[in-house]
Amino acid sequence: MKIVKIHARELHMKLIAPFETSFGVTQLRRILLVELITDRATGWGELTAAEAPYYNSETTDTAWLVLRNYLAPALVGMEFEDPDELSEKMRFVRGHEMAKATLETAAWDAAAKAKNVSLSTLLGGQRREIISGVSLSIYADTEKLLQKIAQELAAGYQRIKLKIKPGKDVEVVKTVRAHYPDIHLTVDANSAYTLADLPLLKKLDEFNLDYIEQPLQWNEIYQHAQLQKALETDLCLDECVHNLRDVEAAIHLGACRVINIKLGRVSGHSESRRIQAYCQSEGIAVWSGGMLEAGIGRAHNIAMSSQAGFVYPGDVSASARYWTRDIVHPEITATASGTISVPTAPGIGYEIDRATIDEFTVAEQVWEL
Ligand code: OSB
Ligand code: MG
Repeated sequence: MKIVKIHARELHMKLIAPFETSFGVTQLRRILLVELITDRATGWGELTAAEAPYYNSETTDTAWLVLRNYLAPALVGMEFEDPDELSEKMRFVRGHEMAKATLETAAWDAAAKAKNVSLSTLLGGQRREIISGVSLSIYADTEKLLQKIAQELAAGYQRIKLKIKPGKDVEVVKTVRAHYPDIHLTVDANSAYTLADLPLLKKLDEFNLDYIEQPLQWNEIYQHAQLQKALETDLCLDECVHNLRDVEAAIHLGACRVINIKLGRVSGHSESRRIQAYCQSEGIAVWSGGMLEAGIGRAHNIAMSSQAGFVYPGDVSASARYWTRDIVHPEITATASGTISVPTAPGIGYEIDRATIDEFTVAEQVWEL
């Protein structure tokens, strides 16, 4: 198939509630969508970078720049048989995994639609439903956090992830664990600590957490290996894993026992597939992280998580937890047992709501042959 046109749009979408992590608060999302038009079918991708470079170094603006100056011009006119070819074609740009993934995932959607199969099927996914957990904002008031947890557990979600930061860590976890002795509970520090915090991090061993996510620096694997040796609780890496080589290094160094795969952070479906296959062969659990995505990004995460290696509940949950109105039909919903069914319609399997997309669009650019 041949890429004849690429249409990028920036949407502004307001989260129903502010989301606080150790690096800051997000409420207004600037979401870049790519519609990749081939001579056989059209696919959609969604940028997962944030508005500011506080989680990793990419942002909505850096993605626009890289897309406009380098990636879109290189891809328009490209012929491909297999969407695995896209990442090779974009290798000349160093880094910028999230910008690349926007195009790469759109190509996978288009390829699945051209073959008239679901994206899950094209990726080799076997699950008919994925296991869903939730990631909760830091709350100033722990009582409010407890109410939120009660609500999410009542809705059926299978795991609660607490965001932590210095001053909002051990005591909060202790309180939540005391209320819920048996739930699957995890914490995510988003790189807020250093090895000097070892005594504090060791206290978390008391709370039977499934894992501690990315406690140390965003670009550091070796120190996580030192930390993992000193802790009983499993570590899970998020920020510092960009490709299969990072995963191999992390596992061989003993830096973690669990991997969070984010489609954007690892540059798309091709690399995420390789990572899940490798982790499965090494007996390392993986799960799908989230980046506060709208429906297209969420749909890609669902297809990705239908692969066998995704054995832990992911952060992918219902649209209504984030948006008053999503950009796909039907919006993503979870079952009362905390699962999401994997769609069987072609491609990402959700209908694109073009009217809503148009309404939220603030900027656009088209490249064509
Ligand atoms: O580290 O997993 C993270 C949100 C924004 C940036 C980083 C992270 C997160 C989340 C929320 O934890 C996941 C979601 O609900 O989409
Ligand atoms: Mg994380």
